[in-house]
Amino acid sequence: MTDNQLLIKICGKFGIEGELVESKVFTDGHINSTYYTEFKHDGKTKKYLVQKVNTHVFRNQDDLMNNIISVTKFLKKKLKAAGADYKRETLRFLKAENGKYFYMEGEDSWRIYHYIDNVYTCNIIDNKELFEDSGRSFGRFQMLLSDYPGETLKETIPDFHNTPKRISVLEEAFSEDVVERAKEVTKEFEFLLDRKEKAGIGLSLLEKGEIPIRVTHNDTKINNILFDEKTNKGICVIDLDTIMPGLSLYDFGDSIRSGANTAAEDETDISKISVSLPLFESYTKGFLESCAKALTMAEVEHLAYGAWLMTFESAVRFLTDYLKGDVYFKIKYPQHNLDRAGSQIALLKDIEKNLDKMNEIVLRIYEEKVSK
Ligand code: GN1
Ligand code: MG
Repeated sequence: MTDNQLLIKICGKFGIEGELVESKVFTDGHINSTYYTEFKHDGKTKKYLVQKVNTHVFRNQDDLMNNIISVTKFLKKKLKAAGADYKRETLRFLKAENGKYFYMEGEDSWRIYHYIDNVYTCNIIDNKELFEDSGRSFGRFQMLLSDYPGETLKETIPDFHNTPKRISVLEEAFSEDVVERAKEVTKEFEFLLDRKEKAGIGLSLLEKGEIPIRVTHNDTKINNILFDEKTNKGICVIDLDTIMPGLSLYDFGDSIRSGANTAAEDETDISKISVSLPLFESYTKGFLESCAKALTMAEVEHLAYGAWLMTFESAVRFLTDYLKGDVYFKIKYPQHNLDRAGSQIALLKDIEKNLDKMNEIVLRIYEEKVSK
């Protein structure tokens, strides 16, 4: 079966009629595979995103889609009540003929949602206004979900941001050394292990009751926002697979890791990698404008640490995957995960140099926003 024949078959299972007139692959995500499709039926064109979910990463499709459908319905209700354009501001999934929001074809799980027109995404951001608006969007997303019943959400990936556990998995992978790569990575491995204690701060604050658990997105990479082509405003947060109870520091932190970096996530020229303080400031402004009033002081004081933590955790995850033989993240060449780990370590070093300044920026902007 060709790709198009498969897409036609899958779309048929979701009741999509007509002729497939266009299809293309989206290459952005490291986990799922996404296809854009256009169908013509009765003279009308309809556009969909068809997604093959990575079932190695997401083990329970019922739990995964129950979370997503329930969260998107909750968002739709709020957006509708506020008079917002919910069709563009939240994802709308199609139900398959089996009554579920996914369809299994062999081992693969498929889902479909309506394509949102006239939007774009960014993998790298060097525009302060756009990045400030990204902060506003993720802050707003957090606010919209602030009264969502978190206890009803299933853990789609257990211990997703349990950084200490991620370090144990790295240590295991290093000692098992199944693909004999450990000797290549001793420098990176030791660098990360030296920071073990600092990596436990986030969860220990939670355990001590100093920061609250919230409903968080947990994958706030900058390419997970759709920007409107006309207004350049962030209109919709996507990639909802990891919405689970978590810390506000994760969502703030992962956007900084991915968006305030002056280079790509897998840049190999270390001299290009740094944390941009102007971009950091812009994001912080947008984020705190949306949610400063809902955050506790202890959370505010640890937002910059959240950027450190997410960068550290990403380096740990990429290095672990390299040691395990690239079983989790999609790669484009054999050393890709090692390059990603090296690049995140370079960013981490720069964040460490700038952490005091980053904390000052957060506190200054927080004072401004709460005094308004
Ligand atoms: C993955 O699928 P994507 O590319 O949006 C990963 C994130 C990582 C990110 C690193 C479910 O996100 O946790 O931070 O790659 N998603 C999952 O680029 O593991
Ligand atoms: Mg994504």
